[in-house]
Amino acid sequence: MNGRIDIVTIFPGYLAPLDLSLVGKARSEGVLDVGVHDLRDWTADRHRTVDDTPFGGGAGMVMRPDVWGTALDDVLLTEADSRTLVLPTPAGERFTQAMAEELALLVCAGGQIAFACGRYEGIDARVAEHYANRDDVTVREVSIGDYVLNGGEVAALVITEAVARLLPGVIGNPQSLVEESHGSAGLLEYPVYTKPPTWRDLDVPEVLRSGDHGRIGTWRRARAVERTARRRPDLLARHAPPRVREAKAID
Ligand code: 6GU
Repeated sequence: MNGRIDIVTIFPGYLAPLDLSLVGKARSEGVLDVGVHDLRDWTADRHRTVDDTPFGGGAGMVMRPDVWGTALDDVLLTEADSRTLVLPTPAGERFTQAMAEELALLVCAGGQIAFACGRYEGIDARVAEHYANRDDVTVREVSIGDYVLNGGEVAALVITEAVARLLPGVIGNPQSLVEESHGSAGLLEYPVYTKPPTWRDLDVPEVLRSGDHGRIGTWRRARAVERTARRRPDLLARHAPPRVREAKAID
């Protein structure tokens, strides 16, 4: 039922972590297919050239559309139930948990996600334009945050992990995903503790050892709200129920 994820890059070795941990296990168990492809396999010249100087001048090199086109025409599967081409770029729309959920739905409905990882100053803009014009491909230019990386590989890793863990059968205990729906309540997670109850003079909060699940729930929600207000006030402003905002306004 699950579709697949393909990653095209000039540094396949960068994607080695996909052999490890939950994603590696999902791949070896056949829950998720991930293909990593070397863009240079689609070059035709002796030097396996993938880039050239930018029209209009300026620093650095730009990746050639002809090489990307032959690679992506091969990698994008006509037999998949849908095809989404993700172009990681700091100039893209921001990657979020909501987008991870959308992409996971596509994959578990038999769709394909293909990542085109650019390096240097990026990929010739006609590649995004060409595939966006095709009615069997959806193109998304995606950024994982407001900072600059050397290429799209790490972003493809981030997005692949965030998507894969949402697929049925990838995470052993699906309850860990349910707990996270606190995330969809727009709050950061509350702090967590384990044994020993005292470590370097620091005690686990008494309430967590009380066995009173009502009090524990109340305490955790309060800590989550407090943490979110301090660290990510932008999240509280967006997601707090109206009553909270009115109460603040009256104060
Ligand atoms: Cl997707 N690519 C690169 N090169 N830098 C980034 C990024 C992506 N997202 C944030 N910075």
